[in-house]
Amino acid sequence: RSKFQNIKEKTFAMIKPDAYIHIGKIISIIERSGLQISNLKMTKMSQEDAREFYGEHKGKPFYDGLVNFMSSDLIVGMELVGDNAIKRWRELLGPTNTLVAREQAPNSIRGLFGTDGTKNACHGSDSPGSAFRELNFFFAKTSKLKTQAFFNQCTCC
Ligand code: RTP
Ligand code: MG
Repeated sequence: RSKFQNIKEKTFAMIKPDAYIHIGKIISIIERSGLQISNLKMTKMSQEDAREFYGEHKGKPFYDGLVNFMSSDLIVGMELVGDNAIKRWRELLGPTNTLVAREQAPNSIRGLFGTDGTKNACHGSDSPGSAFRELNFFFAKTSKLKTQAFFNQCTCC
């Protein structure tokens, strides 16, 4: 077996609140990339959800702003499957900071749809361990996601 062989992987992708309006275009990019969407859920994160999901960044200067942003509106979580899915999805995302992405990778998802340093359109797991943790957080029967019934809050019907 060559060590350069492609490895079929799963990753966790998430459309953040600032890019929710671009859901169709982002799904088109995923389809054209050849990655498969094997699970998908639209929801909102509570502040508690967002604090846990981004727990590794606790104490960093952007943490509180990130938690507020991520719990501010609808998000879409997806399980993506394909050869080297983790790296391929992060390549489609582009650099973390939208302003850098616009300069260095204008056709990347963050270059096209991001807003600023924290509001950067989409998330992607950074390793197989993160992917496993994040997919479990979002999709497992034992999911720790608290806020799932946002649709009950509809005020028109
Ligand atoms: P992500 O986890 O969302 O896929 O992004 P990433 O690996 O490229 O970036 P990471 O270092 O894990 O940071 C997580 C998220 O925190 C926000 N952030 N804001 N204002 C800032 O300086 C700053 N730095 C990071 C972004 O939303 C980033 O995606
Ligand atoms: Mg990250």
